Amino acid sequence: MNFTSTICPYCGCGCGLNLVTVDGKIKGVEPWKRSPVNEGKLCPKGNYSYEFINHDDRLKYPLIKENNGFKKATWDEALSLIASKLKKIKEEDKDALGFLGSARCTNEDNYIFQKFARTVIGTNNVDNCANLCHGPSIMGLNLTFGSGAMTNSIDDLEESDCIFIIGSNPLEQHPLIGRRVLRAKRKGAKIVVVDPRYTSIARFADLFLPLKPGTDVALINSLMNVIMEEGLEDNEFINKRTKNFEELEEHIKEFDPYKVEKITGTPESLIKEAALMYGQADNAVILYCLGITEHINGTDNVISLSNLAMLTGNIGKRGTGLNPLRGQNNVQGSCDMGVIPYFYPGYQKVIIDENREKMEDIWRCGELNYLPGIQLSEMMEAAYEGTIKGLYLMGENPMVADPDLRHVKESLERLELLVVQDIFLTETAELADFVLPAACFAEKNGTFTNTERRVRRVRKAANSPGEAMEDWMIISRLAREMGSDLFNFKDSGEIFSEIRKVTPQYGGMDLSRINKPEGLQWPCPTEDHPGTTILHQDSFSTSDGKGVFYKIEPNNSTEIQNPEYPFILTTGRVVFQFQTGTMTMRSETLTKQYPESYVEINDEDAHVLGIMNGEKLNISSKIGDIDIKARITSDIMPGVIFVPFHFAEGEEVINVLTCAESLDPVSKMPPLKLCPVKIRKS
Ligand SMILES: Nc1nc2c(c(=O)[nH]1)N[C@H]1C(S)=C(S)[C@@H](COP(=O)(O)OP(=O)(O)OC[C@H]3O[C@@H](n4cnc5c(=O)[nH]c(N)nc54)[C@H](O)[C@@H]3O)O[C@H]1N2
Ligand SMILES: Nc1nc2c(c(=O)[nH]1)N[C@H]1C(S)=C(S)[C@@H](COP(=O)(O)OP(=O)(O)OC[C@H]3O[C@@H](n4cnc5c(=O)[nH]c(N)nc54)[C@H](O)[C@@H]3O)O[C@H]1N2
Ligand code: SF4
Ligand SMILES: [Mo]
Repeated sequence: MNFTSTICPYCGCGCGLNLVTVDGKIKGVEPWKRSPVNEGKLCPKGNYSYEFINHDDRLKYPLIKENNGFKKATWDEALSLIASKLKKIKEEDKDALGFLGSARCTNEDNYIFQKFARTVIGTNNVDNCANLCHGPSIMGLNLTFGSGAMTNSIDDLEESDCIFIIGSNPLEQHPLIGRRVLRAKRKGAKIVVVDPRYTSIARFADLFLPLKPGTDVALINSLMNVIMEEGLEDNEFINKRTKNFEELEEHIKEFDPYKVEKITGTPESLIKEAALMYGQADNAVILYCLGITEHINGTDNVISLSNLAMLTGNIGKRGTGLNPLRGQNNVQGSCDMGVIPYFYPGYQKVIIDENREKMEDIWRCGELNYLPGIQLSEMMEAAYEGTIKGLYLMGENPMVADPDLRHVKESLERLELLVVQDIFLTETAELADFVLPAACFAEKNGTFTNTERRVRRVRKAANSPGEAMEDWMIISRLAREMGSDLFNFKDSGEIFSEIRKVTPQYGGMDLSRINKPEGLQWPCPTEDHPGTTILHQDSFSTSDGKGVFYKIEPNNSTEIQNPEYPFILTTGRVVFQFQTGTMTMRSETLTKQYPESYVEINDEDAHVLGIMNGEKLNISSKIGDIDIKARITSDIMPGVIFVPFHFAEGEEVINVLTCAESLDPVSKMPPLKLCPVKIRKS
């Protein structure tokens, strides 16, 4: 029996665990007590993370589409055909190719992936699912603080006097962060939760503020209004560390809680109490997630939270901060690695000549493309219109995850070339011309970066099934097939050395330094740098070191009030399923807990509509309809319904209803948390 210490393949908490192998096969998971995030504890997904690894459905050989089915192929055959098709499209127009990297893969896999797109193809059309997730955090926090990452660390939640949680349900989505929140509460911290649903974390809150989806800006402005009225702002911090405050000061006078109650549905008295609780605390921290970002004004929501944190001086010290809880195991890392159309690794802008020249120098690749690429949601549209002719997807499943699935399907079907590299034959892979089998987290070496910027090693515990290969190896082989000699890496360690050279935040992290259970948190620019647990301690990362206030207007779009579609559909997650379910639905223990989808509907609404618990309902938006079982509850606001987005089987795929025609103008985020719908019995 062997134990291999590695990192959980699911959420951004990045819990450490030990994989147990017997005769070379992975048989179980045991605690890894020295892992700093989770101290040996795991949520059910981590505990059963070994179950999908040996599933019969794992992809074992390259597949080539033939007569609407797939034929088994050799690597040589598949890669040489893919190379010649990529070359053909590239010759016509290199920006007619798009690349989607994976928040589920290692930093090394993702680094190689964007290097391939940029040096072999010559395009910056390379993105990852952050665009459907925390894209608004990256954009918003860059504008206000100059860095798009979580400001503080997970363990410092326990130093906080008030934890303000908005649009996030950490007990289900980041359970080992949820555990820290509960520990902080036991130490005396006050907990405030703002959500349209009375979630599992809300049950532990000192104050729970219900609000209508999409009205967060009005609420946050109103909290600031009360804080200013009560003189709870931190003038010293505002004067020394920030700029543009005057604009905000005038603006928030309009957001009296009495008026705001009518917009948000949050009782005036609760807005006042919450403002006092946050404003009076010595150290107050904000945790937020997709309830804030997945809106057409997601970036505005994030900026509003930055305003609130700066107004009260809750930045730059322990127990404070503004923390976007990043979703997947390595979404932080895939963004750090430059799997973003406008950034090289380390968030270095591709439009700045100096950055481009530096990359050309290190990569010795000739001239790089100076045009920023297009984002994931734009790539789908471009595929529909024919300007994107080929897409290469590594560990992405848009046929379940993306809004307006009928349109996604049509877009993918119009492509000349679709390559999907995954560990299972996903709904998206079914549509591909080529499917390439990848090794999963347990079968590779490399690094993951968790939500608190902590970089740690991922270790191989077993061989991959059949001929499946590590992602970076597949891409490197394809690069050589296309005539590039920039991908001759012996192992993932050599790739990490190149990552350090290119990515300033990772500069001081050699593999021996991150070998310890706690790894290192970026920025860690030099070998004698201890890593950074708290950002913006003395100055912000903006060009002049000042935090920037912005005046933000609420979103008054008609989306929120629509008489023809009177209910607001919001979508999200449950603890036992993960994302598009490719792995959790192949884990018997997890799927037993949550075998099917459902719609949560408020009990008063159900009564008015004469709906019984468990009855099938037909839900329609302006672009589609689904049939789904009702779950009646008082835990959701009247007028709002909730459906988890994990389920792809049957008639219940929720992204058939969600729209992508209006996007957040800054981050291009579609409104996945707000879709007007109507309901009837089916
Ligand atoms: N079990 C499990 N864990 C996961 C995942 C998973 O699929 N399953 N996915 C991972 C990923 S990629 C991510 S990004 C994170 C997501 O983690 P979360 O964002 O915490 O999860 P969600 O359920 O999508 O949404 C969070 C909350 O936002 C609320 N909400 C909806 N609309 C609004 C609104 O307008 N305003 C406010 N304030 N709140 C609103 C919802 O009611 C919900 O409780 O989870 C990660 N962890
Ligand atoms: N309605 C609605 N839609 C949503 C959301 C929502 O809240 N509501 N949330 C959005 C969010 S936050 C996100 S992050 C996206 C997620 O969208 P996706 O990233 O498309 O979803 P995942 O299921 O995480 O897909 C990852 C794929 O990677 C594969 N994989 C796992 N490990 C490996 C590996 O080592 N190598 C390779 N090559 N493949 C691997 C998995 O099998 C899976 O097919 O969905 C978005 N869609
Ligand atoms: S909290 Fe997240 S990282 Fe930790 S065990 Fe659960 S899914 Fe894995
Ligand atoms: Mo996400």
